[in-house]
Amino acid sequence: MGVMIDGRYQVEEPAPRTDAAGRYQRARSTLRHWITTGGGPGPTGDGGFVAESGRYHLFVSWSCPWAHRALLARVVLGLEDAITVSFAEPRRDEQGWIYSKSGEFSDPLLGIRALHQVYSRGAAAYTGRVTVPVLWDKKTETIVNNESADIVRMLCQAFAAPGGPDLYPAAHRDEIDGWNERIYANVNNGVYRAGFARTQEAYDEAVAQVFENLEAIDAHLAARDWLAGETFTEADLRLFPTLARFDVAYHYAFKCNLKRLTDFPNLWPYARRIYHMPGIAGTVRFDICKRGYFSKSELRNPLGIVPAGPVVDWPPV
Ligand SMILES: N[C@@H](CCC(=O)N[C@@H](CS)C(=O)NCC(=O)O)C(=O)O
Repeated sequence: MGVMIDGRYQVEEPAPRTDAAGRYQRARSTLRHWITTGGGPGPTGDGGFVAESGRYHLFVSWSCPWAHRALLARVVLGLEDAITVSFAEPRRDEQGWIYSKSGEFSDPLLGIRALHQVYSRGAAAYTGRVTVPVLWDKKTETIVNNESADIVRMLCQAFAAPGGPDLYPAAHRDEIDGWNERIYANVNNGVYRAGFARTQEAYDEAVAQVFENLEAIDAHLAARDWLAGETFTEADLRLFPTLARFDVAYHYAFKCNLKRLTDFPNLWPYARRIYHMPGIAGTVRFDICKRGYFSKSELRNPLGIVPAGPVVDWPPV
């Protein structure tokens, strides 16, 4: 793996992402333009990106929970025909996320062999990590945005069909924002803070936060179907990728093992309810998620051996 420096890919291990106490620190995404209905600028970045069917493309990986958010928004909003996708290979090498020449892990749009080529082509002076998801504009050959939270929000707002699902309903925005913040810090990124911790203290702190929050969410779901309001919203969408990876990956690979997802009386049926919504199961590749999290890592899995279990069964509720 490497990093981009001034628009050029360097094959070198990026600087450690931990603070002095061994706590994992996630880098901020910096490519932040927005697609809008009229092409005006969004909350950050430049304007010029009008919501048009067929104009945009997503670069994702099946294993990445952040990329999963974008795939979920695409299917829930019915944008499969409007937004095309390239799926990276399950394994990464020193080129980072890579694509094969043909088949399901190739890139039919640009024919690239590594994601860093998208960054050098569409973000000329970019310095930073080469991450998925990337939202690409075919018309201007530019990266619109590489932050999954923005991508979900802009798809909801710019592509929402009249009468279609509203993932960010006006009546529940404060509640959704509150859940998003809490779930990002303690659950979505919490599992990474546990798995990437470099000291016992950093791990203890992170794993406690993960389970305190999962318990609280489980209790909240005892009396209701969704996190905010009466419908599936962005908050549910953003929790789901972590739940989908919990037992196959985080429980063992990231040592988040006080409980399994299947041990929670309300979270487990909630996760299965989402999984069985139209199109969602097609966004989950448990096998590839597991391979991704158990890929070779000097710190976490030096031999790269992928465990056989657990067997995954997500029956309808
Ligand atoms: N802030 C980004 C984070 C994305 C991210 O960290 N993606 C990981 C995969 S799960 C990645 O591509 N990592 C490659 C790297 O950091 O070099 C988002 O939410 O979109």
